Amino acid sequence: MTSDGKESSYVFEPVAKKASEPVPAVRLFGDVDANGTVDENDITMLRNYLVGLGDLNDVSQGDVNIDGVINISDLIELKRSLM
Ligand SMILES: [Ca+2]
Ligand SMILES: [Ca+2]
Repeated sequence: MTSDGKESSYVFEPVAKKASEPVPAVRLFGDVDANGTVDENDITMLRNYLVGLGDLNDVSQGDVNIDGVINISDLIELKRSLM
């Protein structure tokens, strides 16, 4: 008796799984202007917001240290994260 009677009906499909979504909705803390990157523009935007010169599209994005309020601490945190 041979032992090659292993009948494998397992079919491997060529899985062409490609992520169709261009940009995953990753929440970047510190990405104040929500453009996908954290850079000096975010610092500028947050600073302007803090001094009353500008608005934020999504106010929660400005809460960098996630303590529920947007203040100078968030600006400091944001600056620190870019260093
Ligand atoms: Ca940004
Ligand atoms: Ca905060």
